[in-house]
Amino acid sequence: MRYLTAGESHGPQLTTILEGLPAGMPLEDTDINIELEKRQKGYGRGRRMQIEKDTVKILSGVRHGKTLGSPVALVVENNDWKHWTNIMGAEPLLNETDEEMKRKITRPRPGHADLNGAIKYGHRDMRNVLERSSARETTVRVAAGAVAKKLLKLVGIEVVSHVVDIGGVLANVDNSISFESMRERAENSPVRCIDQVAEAKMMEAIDIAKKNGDSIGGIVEVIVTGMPVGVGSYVHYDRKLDAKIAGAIVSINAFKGVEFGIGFDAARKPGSEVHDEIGWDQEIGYYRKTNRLGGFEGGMTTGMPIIVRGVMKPIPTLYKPLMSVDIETKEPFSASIERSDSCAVPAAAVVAENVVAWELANALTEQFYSDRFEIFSEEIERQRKLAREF
Ligand code: EPS
Repeated sequence: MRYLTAGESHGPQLTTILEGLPAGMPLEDTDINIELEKRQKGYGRGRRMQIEKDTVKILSGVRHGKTLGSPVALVVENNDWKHWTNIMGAEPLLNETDEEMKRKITRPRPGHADLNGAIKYGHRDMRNVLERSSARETTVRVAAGAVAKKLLKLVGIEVVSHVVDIGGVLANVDNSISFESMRERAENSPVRCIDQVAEAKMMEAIDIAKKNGDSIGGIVEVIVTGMPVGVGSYVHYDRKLDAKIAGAIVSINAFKGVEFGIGFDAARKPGSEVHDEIGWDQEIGYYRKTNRLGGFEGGMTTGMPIIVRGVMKPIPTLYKPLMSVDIETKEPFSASIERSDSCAVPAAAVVAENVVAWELANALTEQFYSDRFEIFSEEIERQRKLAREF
């Protein structure tokens, strides 16, 4: 499967075209809207989220509630576009000197794509970079991921995300909590945190950052249950599924790192405390007694839950701007202020959940027959049976 996204933050709409979905898979706009709504939430979001009410239009590839096997085109319109039609319009400017129409940006924000993007494409107006590098684009990445999540759910694979750290406030995660109550608590928390004590402190940390005109980052965790054993590859570097997931996580705006299972802690522990012992049970077949490797060995799924975490840096658009240099005058300046969120970690957890879902669905459709959804799900069931009886 593959998809491409298009759209500027204040343009008319965001668009994605998905290719490679099995035919005959049930799909409705509500499947996607649920995820879009989740992405818009979160304590610390800015005013833009009050303007938008992200909902999807399915424009192709689905008929009477089922996929056709043809490309699925999805569109999310930007409500804010009506305020930006002149500034962001596709038509040539009638009056080249109308500075108001251009809302030109010549002061790159440290930590953003502004300066590198401007040098790369030769844009003297860095709005041309900002509009596309904006995390607004994650709206349609989530739409694509929501379709993947639907596919996974139909074959018994569940994906959940929660926030484990905001600005140094760590969640105390109770590992005995069921997958369902973890999902419920995350959905009901303003910061997607399942620890209520940490939740309050995280909100406090966001308030302080906001008051100071600053921003804070954090760590999100995605957990996947139900993946069959042996998805991915130990044979080819470019088919290792953990590598693809790592790439997807780091591709989310502002993400700087990724880890699986005990992750970077593995560097500080002996092998006997890192690897997971293998057990066997008549009912379920092989399993691991622990899951410190987070569901992967040799680039393939072990059948244990996938546990992946990503770290998000604080959003670089600050109301208390850092020093920068104006590209016209070369004079030092405070970087431009664009409307921004003080913390978007809860929303980013939803993005992470959905980009991981896409990689999993992609790997499954690559590995198993995927023209017809019915046969695809039978094949996955067969793989589970083969693993159990091995
Ligand atoms: C948005 C994410 C942020 C918001 C954006 C909407 O993007 P960025 O990476 O540019 O900071 O700032 O909203 C605006 C650009 C705005 O006009 O407020 C999102 O997740 O939808």
